[in-house]
Amino acid sequence: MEAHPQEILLINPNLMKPPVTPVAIDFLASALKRGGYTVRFLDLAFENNIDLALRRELKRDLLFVGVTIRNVDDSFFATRDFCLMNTKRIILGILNYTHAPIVLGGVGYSIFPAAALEYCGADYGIRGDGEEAIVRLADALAKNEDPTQIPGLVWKRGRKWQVNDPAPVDLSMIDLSDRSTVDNRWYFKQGGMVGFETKRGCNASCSYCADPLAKGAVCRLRPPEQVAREVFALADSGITHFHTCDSEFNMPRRHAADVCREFIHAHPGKRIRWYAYMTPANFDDELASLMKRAGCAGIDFGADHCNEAMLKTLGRKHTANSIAEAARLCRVHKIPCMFDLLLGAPGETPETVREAVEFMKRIDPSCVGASLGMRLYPGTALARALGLQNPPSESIPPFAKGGTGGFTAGTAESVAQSNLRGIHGLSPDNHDFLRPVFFVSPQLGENPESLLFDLVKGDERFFVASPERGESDYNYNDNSVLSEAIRAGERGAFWDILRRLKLRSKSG
Ligand code: B12
Repeated sequence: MEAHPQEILLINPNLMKPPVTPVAIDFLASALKRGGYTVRFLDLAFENNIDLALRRELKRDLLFVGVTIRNVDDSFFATRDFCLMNTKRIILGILNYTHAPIVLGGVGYSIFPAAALEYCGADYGIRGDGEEAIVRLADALAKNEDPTQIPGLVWKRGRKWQVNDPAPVDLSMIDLSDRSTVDNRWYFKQGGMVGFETKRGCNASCSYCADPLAKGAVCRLRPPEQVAREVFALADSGITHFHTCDSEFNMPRRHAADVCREFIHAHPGKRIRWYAYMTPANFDDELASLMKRAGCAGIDFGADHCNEAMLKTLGRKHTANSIAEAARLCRVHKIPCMFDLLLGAPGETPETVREAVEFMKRIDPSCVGASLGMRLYPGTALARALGLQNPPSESIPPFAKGGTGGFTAGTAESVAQSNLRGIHGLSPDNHDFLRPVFFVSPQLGENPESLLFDLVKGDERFFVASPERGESDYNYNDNSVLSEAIRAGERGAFWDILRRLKLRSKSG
């Protein structure tokens, strides 16, 4: 039997600036090393000449090449950047220099496991958690064994992609604290912060969200002491600012409090500053106080809306009162906060947009991100509510709430009708919604962006996305204002850096 090489090359193809830590690479590399494999990492975020870098790294014999796909697109209606196209170019470049199988994985990838694999022309994919599946795949490839039973594996039988049901990793049984493969200090210098994960999966039922599709609908918790060990080891290397990579840090609330206690008690006197994504529910005086003492420097709340009917459409469980209370608690505890609005869902009218904008002005958070347009993902409740069905031809088993097969776009006539119904980007050759497809309530009229701009009326606290990418732009996809600020020494969450820049330019 032919002996296979034991070396694996992992590649990060994410070229967006400011750069964001590919946390997955550290986790996958340590799992593979524990499994006895030699791992090299090519971070294309560092490279000026992609082709040269690929040629340099792909010279040796490899068992396989693993590519992490974090973003399929930038999820911004104003720009609709389909960044998977760049990743595909990179994969074509890889094919120039190696015959080793190419394996895809990542959060963005896992939303579209079959469609993204087909589009990129790779050999295998892993949907969902990668730590166990990637080692099993390496074992199978090294021993010439059949890999097709590996949980989460995406593979081709004949002309049809098969997507195995993922088996989420038990995070209490695996130590992910080794963060030594990625140059996290470079990410800190160029990106102003470094990511860390305290849990995986989300059991909320937000109608539009892809997280349960990519991560599973069961929330799995990491032992707080392990998270603290990891974060403080990174801090020892000179990194001072961090960002959670959970769906929602305070779901469940008790685990968030335990992580904070661990940060406070296990490492007294050591100063770190971190930011979290959170839901406005599950937040109270005790948690705010613990977070502040544990070094929390800011919270980004997914408020979405304040109107009761809109919150229901969006599948959110919190109320306008809990949003207002979260803003109050942040003021009391002096924690800067951003509230994200998600405008344009079915039922949105100029009146409900006005209500949301006026409400935010009243409760006065540090800043507000006003996003317009809902990215539609396969298998979500929102897509189903809009009458978009998964085609029966896709044999993708359910992970979380329903399969992630493509949608049926139908005939040219039905596509034209769907545009009238507020769906943008649907076309017969985008039947799986891989390229950006958005919904914007047709009740917002011909020019919903200017409606929103008029309502915000230059209020400095608001960030509103626009294709022109001005000062108030909080699209982090190639945001030169942010990159320059970080180069000049700013640190922290992107929204907080932009907020501080605005405050400074106002006062100076
Ligand atoms: C935290 C976060 C941010 C933070 C990052 C902070 C930081 N310093 O880390 C901030 C706010 C900056 C941010 C920005 C953006 N984000 Co963001 N972000 C996230 C979030 C919550 C976590 C990502 C993460 O690091 N996860 C932790 C790692 C460990 O998980 P993972 O990558 O999935 O890896 C696991 C598996 O997928 C698998 N795996 C991964 N790679 C590979 C490779 C192989 C070969 C294999 C086998 C397996 C495998 O194994 C890993 C371990 O199990 C995700 C949603 C989520 N819940 O994951 C969104 C998410 C990735 N972001 C998203 C987007 C759109 C963006 C922006 C483009 C938004 C914008 N327009 O500004 C930017 C992009 C910035 C950039 N430069 O890339 C989308 C992407 C969706 C899409 N359509 O592609 C997501 C999915 C959110 C969403 N549901 O919409 N983000």
